[in-house]
Amino acid sequence: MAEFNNLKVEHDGEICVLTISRPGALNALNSETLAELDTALTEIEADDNTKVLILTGGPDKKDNAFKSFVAGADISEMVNFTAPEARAFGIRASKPFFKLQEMRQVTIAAVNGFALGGGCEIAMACDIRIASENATFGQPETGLGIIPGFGGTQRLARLVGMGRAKEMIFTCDSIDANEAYRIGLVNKVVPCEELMNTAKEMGKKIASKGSYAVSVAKAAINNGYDMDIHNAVEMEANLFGVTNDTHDKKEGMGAFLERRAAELTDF
Ligand code: CO8
Repeated sequence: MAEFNNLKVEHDGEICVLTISRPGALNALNSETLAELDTALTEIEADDNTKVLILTGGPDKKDNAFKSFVAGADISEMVNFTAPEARAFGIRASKPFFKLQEMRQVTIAAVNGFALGGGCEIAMACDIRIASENATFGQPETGLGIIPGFGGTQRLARLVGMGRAKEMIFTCDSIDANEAYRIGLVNKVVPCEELMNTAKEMGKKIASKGSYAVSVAKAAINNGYDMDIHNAVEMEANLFGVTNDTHDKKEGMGAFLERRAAELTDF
């Protein structure tokens, strides 16, 4: 694994925990961090031993407390951007964001504090979001004279519906973890001290299933989301066919019929 200035990569069995760590800037995303994320995600996707990726934020420098997941894109870097520079910055971010969305591993955002602007957007690029009780979500960009540019105008509406997305983006109002749960922005809310264990427990459960089948299911859900239902179900039938030609299918169904535990190994 490459060396990073702003990321920490830790492995716990089949789970990889990727921590964004800029302790002096509430883990804000600057160009260097985005480039490091892209490199780290490429390496993690190639790792056959990693089945689930958990993305989280590192502690604050003041008191070492977990205060922020990611407080947005780095405003001190963006302040002098010209229009072409800003566009290039957005496109640079879209590479690692799409990797989180499309990589064969399941990605879980463990949101432990501020998830504002680009922080809310990177959490939304993950497959699943688990929030600690101190998490805050918001898209404050229009208050800064810009719009969400890391996919926020697109992914937020897809996750919570157009009305709520427009309200959050037009008013810049932040919402707490329970409200985020109520509107479907997060899957679960847990006490701060239980966040990482909860994410790992869910990760272990997912890793215990057929990992190849999970990755194909992820692709089917992602690919079908914006298709019309007839093409989407046809695409699903094709992928369903692919999963029937695997070791795991023979083993999984064989084990069920023989009343024994299955040993699923495809990935
Ligand atoms: N960028 C850079 N530095 C930041 C950021 C940020 N987004 N957020 C916090 N920091 C820094 C602060 O400047 C401060 O640094 P220093 O100690 O050197 O002064 C340090 O982190 C601690 O922050 P605060 O002292 O402000 O901490 P508070 O607890 O008082 O407040 C808040 C916490 C409420 C989170 C506050 O820091 C805040 O409002 N931050 C900005 C949040 C925000 O507006 N985020 C959205 C940014 S825009 C964005 O994400 C656009 C994404 C799309 C870009 C697309 C481009 C194409």
